[in-house]
Amino acid sequence: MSAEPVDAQVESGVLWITLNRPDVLNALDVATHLALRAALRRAAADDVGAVVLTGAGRGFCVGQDLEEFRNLVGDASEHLRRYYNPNIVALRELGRPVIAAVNGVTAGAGIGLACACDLRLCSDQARFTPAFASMALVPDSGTSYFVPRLMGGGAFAWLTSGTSLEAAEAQARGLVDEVVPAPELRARAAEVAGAYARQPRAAVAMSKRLLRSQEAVALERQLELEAQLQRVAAASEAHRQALAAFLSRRRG
Ligand code: T3D
Repeated sequence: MSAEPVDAQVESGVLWITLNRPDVLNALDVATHLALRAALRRAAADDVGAVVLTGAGRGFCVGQDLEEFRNLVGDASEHLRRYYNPNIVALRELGRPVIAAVNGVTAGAGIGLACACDLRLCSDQARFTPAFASMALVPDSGTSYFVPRLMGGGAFAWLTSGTSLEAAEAQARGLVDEVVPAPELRARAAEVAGAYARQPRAAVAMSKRLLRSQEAVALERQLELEAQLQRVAAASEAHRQALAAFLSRRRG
């Protein structure tokens, strides 16, 4: 695999988009957002019938790269509007089914990315950690929109906790569609995505468009509110201290 932050390869009509920063569990920096955007544009090509989004190494995606966040230029609202929210909307707007193959640890905005996909297949080694509250931040990347819809009750308690959900519990609570043994995840994702790629493309695209239509205004409004509140949270002393504590543990 190349050293690009995102790898995108078409195999048998399926575009595999792999977040590729395994040393930091595929944390999101600006280069990764932009590469993901380019990969999602590639997904609209005629040779792509379905998309799988996954991560290299033992992580799926752990949200914002906190090392980068320390040196953020501008405010968190602007950062979300510019880099995060366009990819969340692009996943929803894409006229192809997108399957998240959640291969491992997932935190913060990584949960938003997984939830913006149309289906979530999950390794039995996966773990979902909200992480926002531990960082004195608010849920963003659509997590405040998607998680209550997938989970129903318990979304507030979970999102404001530092509690991780293991794969089986995530499935029991509606966050993921299917859990498979880790060594089988790739094959199962290929099977599910391949089946979609062989279905009548226009009907699948229009089905997705119908589901998207009833969420469009509400999701975009929620993404904007997340961005506004994240600016306040990210400017707080509590966030500054939580970030410093995480980064000093890393160096120590
Ligand atoms: O503009 C905006 O508003 C930005 C939006 C932000 C939304 C968010 O995503 S906020 C949430 C950000 N993410 C986090 O707070 C998660 C931080 N990470 C963790 O809490 C833990 O790493 C995990 C619970 C996810 C996993 O723990 P574990 O024990 O399995 O792995 P680890 O040893 O902590 O991490 C492995 C490496 O990845 C480690 O690096 P090292 O020490 O081996 O060099 C660790 O520092 C690095 N890493 C993990 N998460 C991040 C990260 N590096 C940068 N950014 C990260 N988010």
